[in-house]
Amino acid sequence: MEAGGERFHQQRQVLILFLLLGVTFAGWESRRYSVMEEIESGSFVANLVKDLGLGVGELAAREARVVSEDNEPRLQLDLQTGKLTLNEKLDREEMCGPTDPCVMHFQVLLKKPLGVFRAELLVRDINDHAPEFPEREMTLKIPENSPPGTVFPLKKAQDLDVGNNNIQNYSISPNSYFHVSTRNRGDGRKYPELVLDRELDREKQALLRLTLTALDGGSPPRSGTTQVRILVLDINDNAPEFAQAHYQVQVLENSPVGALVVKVSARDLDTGTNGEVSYSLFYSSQEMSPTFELNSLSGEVRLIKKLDFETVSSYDLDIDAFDGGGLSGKCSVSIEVVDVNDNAPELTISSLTSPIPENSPETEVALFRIRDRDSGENGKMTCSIQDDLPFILKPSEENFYTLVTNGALDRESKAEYNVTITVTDLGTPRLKTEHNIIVLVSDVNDNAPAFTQTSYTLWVRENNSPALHIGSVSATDTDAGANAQVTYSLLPPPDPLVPLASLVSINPDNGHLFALTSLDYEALRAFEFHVGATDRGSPALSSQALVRVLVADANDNAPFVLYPLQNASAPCTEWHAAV
Ligand SMILES: *[C@@H]1O[C@H](CO)[C@@H](O)[C@H](O)[C@H]1NC(C)=O
Ligand SMILES: *[C@@H]1O[C@H](CO)[C@@H](O)[C@H](O)[C@H]1NC(C)=O
Ligand SMILES: CC(=O)N[C@H]1CO[C@H](CO)[C@@H](O)[C@@H]1O
Repeated sequence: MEAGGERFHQQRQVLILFLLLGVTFAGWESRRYSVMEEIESGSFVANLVKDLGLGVGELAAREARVVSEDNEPRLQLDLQTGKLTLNEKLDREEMCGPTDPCVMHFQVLLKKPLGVFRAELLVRDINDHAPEFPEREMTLKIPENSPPGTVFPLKKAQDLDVGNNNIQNYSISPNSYFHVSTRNRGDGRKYPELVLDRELDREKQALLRLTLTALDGGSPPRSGTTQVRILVLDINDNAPEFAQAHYQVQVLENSPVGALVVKVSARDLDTGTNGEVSYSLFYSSQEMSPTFELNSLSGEVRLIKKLDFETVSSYDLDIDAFDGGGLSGKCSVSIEVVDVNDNAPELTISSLTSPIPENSPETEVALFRIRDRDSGENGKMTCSIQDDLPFILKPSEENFYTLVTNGALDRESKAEYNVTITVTDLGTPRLKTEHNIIVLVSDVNDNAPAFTQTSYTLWVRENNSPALHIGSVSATDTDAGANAQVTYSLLPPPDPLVPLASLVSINPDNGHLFALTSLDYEALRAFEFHVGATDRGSPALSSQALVRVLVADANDNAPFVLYPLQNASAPCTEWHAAV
C-alpha cells in the first residue's frame, strides 16, 4: 500500500516534468520488452539505438539515462552501443509478488533536446518455487460415522510462482477411504478438499496417515507435500459383546459365601465411555432374597448366601453389559448346584406296635420310611439292624420298611428289645442315622405256677394251739401280671376219710398253712395232702405239690414208776413211758 503510494507519487512527478517540458517523442508509443526472471545479469534486453532510431553516439551526446520508477538500477544502458542489459538478476517474486504479469516501467531520458522514451519490461515467471504447505503435518478429526461424500477442507499450499507455475492440482497418497479434489474458489487459488469415499471404522483403523501433494503446472512441475493425520473419532457404534452368549457353570453346594462362581466378560470395541462396560444382573425367576452378587465392573459373580441343592438345584441368571453410550449386550448364566453329601438320611416311623404278644410267629412291629435329601450316591441308602436280634427288616416300595419278628418271641426269656435301625447313605463321607425302637413283649399265660419243692414235710408238736402257723408252700409263675398271680388252695385228699378241712387251712395268697385243731400225737401221728397253685391267666394254669405233716410227741402223760418209789425230784433218766 505504501509502496504503491510512493510509485504513484513518482509517476506524478514524471508527469509534471513532461508537462512542464512539453516535449515528447512523436510517434513513440510505449515499448514492451520482456525477460525471464533469474537470467544472468548482463543479459541482453533491447538495443535502444535501433529502437529509438538514433545515430551512433547520439545517446552519449544527449546523455541518455535509464530511469526506473522505483529508482532501482536494474537496467544498464551502454551509451556507445545502445545495448540495454540487465544490471542484476531479476526475481519476479521479489519484484511483483503475486501480481501477474510482472511489469517494470522505465524511461529513457535524453537531453538537448529533451526527450522521454517510455518502455516497460515484462519479467516472465519461471518455475523456481515449489508448492509449500504451511505446516509439515496437519491433523483432522473425523467421526467414524461420517457418510461417504463428506468433504473436509484442507489447508492449501503456497507457491510463489504465478500462472501455470502456481499450484494446479492436489493429490493424496493412495488409500481406500479418501480422495482429494482440487477446488477453485474463484480467487484463482486452488484449494484441496478431502472427500470421504467409504465409511470409516475406528475399530478397524483409528489413525490414517496420508501424504498430501501439491503439484504446480511448471515444466517440469514441482511439488510439495505435507502429512495429513486423520484421527477417526469414536462414536458408540459397538454394543458390548460377551465372550460367551451362554455360560454354564457348576458350583458345589457347600461353597462358602463369597466364593467366585463365574466371571463374565464383555468387550466393547469403542473407546472412552463408549467402550466402558458395566454389568448388571437379573434373575430369570425372581428370588425373594438374592443368592448371587455381580461386581458391576469386573463381571465377577459371587455367592452371597449358602446354597442348598435340596432347595434349589440350579439357577438361571441374565447379565447385561452396558457401555457408557447406552448400548447393551446380554448373556445368560446357568448355574448348576452340585450336591454335596450334607444331609443325613432321615427315618420316619409310620406305625409302631408295642408291646407285641409273645409266641406269635412273624409279627409286624414297625412300619417306617427312610429318605435322604441328597441326590445320586449321596442319596442312596442302606438300612440295617443289629444282627443278634430276632427281628428282620423287610424292604418294600418307596423306601418303606417293615420291622418284623423273626419267629415267635418268648417274653420270659426277653421281654424288651432295644432295636437300633441304622440308615447309612453311600455318599462321601457316609452319613448315618440311628433310630432306636424299644419293643416290649407282652405276656401270654404260657407258664404254670411252679412250686419251689415238689413236696413239703412239716413238723407239728402235738397239743398245739389252734390256728398255729405250721409252715408255708410257695409257687412262682414266670409269667407276668395276672398270669403270674398265684392262688393257693388245698386239693381234696385222695382219702375221703381224712377230715382235711378240719385239720389245716391255707392262705390262698401266700401259701401259709395253719393247723386248725390241736393235734394229738397219740391219736394221729402224720397225714398228707396236696396243695394247688393256680394263676389268674385265662385260661388259668395250675400245679400241685405234696405236703406231709408229721405230729411230734409231747410229754403229756406222767410216767408210771414201777420201782423204787422215788421222790419226783430224784433224777430218773432211764425210765420213760412207753411210746
Ligand atoms: C490432478 O491429479 C490427479 C491425480 O494425480 C489427476 O487424475 C487429475 O487429472 C489432475 N487434475 C488436473 C486438473 O491436473
Ligand atoms: C437303646 O440302645 C441305645 C444304644 O444302643 C441306647 O443309647 C439307648 O439308651 C437304649 N435305649 C433304652 C431304652 O435302653
Ligand atoms: C415217800 C416220800 O418220801 N415222799 C416225800 C417226797 O418228797 C416230798 C417233798 O419233796 C415229801 O413231802 C414227801 O413226803
